[in-house]
Amino acid sequence: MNIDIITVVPELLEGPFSHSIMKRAQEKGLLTVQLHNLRKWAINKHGQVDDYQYGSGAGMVMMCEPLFNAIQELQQDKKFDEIIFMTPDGDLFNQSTANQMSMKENILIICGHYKGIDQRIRDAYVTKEISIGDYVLSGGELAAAVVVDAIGRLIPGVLNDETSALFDSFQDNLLAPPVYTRPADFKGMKVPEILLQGDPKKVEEWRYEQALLHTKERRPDLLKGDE
Ligand code: 6GU
Repeated sequence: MNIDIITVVPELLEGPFSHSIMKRAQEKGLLTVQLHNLRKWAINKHGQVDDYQYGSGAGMVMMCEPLFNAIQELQQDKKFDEIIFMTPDGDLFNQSTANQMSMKENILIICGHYKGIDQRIRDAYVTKEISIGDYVLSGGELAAAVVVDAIGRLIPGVLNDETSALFDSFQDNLLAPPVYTRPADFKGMKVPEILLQGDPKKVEEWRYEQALLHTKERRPDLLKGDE
């Protein structure tokens, strides 16, 4: 999978993909992430990519022309399956969207800054608008990092134990069950006996029960329409 990201602050995205699982995904050739500084397509030598909004109002808006030229140039190399705009008024991102996105080949992500981007770019090019939650970030970059991480780890071969993503929280609309490691007794706090007995069927049942219990307590909304 190839992910291209257009941003005015590429520095914000250099860290998240340079370590751990996202680094390994790229080393294995399963994922490429390319950052594109929008200033490369600035309208003048001052690096201008934004301007005041029509109709007055506080905050700058990212202009059509730099974004148009950036998209045009990147489209010469690839046909994008999705052009995603990161914005707090987008569709709420969840595991189901991550699953769908992980099956795409080429994705372009546009990170908004300031008041957002000129609506005409959204109308003409953007195929999907994503928000990562009901709060406002100062730009789309951190949200893009979240989305790329969630998608990237689902690409087949990225996780060591391929089955492990299947048991993530949310894959069945259930939160994950608790996990334990050694020692079996830590300052008097004990690991549930059933995990020590080594009966895989019982362990599986216990995990399912715990997941259900956990979900009922914390996120009953996930169970709606289930059962
Ligand atoms: Cl995608 N962008 C911004 N700026 N704020 C957000 C967001 C995105 N998702 C939640 N808050």
